[in-house]
Amino acid sequence: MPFTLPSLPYSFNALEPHIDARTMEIHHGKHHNAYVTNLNNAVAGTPAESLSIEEICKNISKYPVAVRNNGGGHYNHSLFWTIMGPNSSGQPSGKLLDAINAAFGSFDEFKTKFNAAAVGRFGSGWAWLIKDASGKLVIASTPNQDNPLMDVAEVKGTPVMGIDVWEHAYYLNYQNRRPDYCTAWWNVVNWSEVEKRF
Ligand code: MN3
Repeated sequence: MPFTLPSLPYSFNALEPHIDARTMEIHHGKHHNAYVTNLNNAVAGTPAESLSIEEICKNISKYPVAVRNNGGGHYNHSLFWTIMGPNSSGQPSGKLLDAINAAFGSFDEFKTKFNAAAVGRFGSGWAWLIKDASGKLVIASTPNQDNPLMDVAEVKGTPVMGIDVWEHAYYLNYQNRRPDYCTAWWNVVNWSEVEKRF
């Protein structure tokens, strides 16, 4: 099996009260695990078996929809777990903060625009902060399990951070209140990891 479920780098309850332990347990152990299993089944016996998930995403239009959905799911969630964590510093620093200020005016302005992309995504999907081909920071949003690495993405770039706005990411705690989840999510961002990715 070429793809494996990465272990969560903290305990299920580490993100409470913002994201509850039961949601984390189901999200990681059931949802992400299913993407990994289904991706492995979808690439079995094909040349994609020997490729990285990033390489697959970059040429996703050449693959069956099962690879797009489950490969995207695997990439997106693998990133998502690492850019969250307990004891968030609350805001970025250094070069990332400078780049955010340059691109969006201020950190508050960036948060407002990022939340608008997350709340405004109809149905299931993700909102992203990406670095585009010219190195500029851009906010984007993708449907389903698509991501900005994919050749089919409307706005392409390398994901620096992203928020999962599928209902399975927040429904137990927030029900229909996606905006409340998006607001609370800033309390669990692992800025040192986001700065590393940037
Ligand atoms: Mn999810």
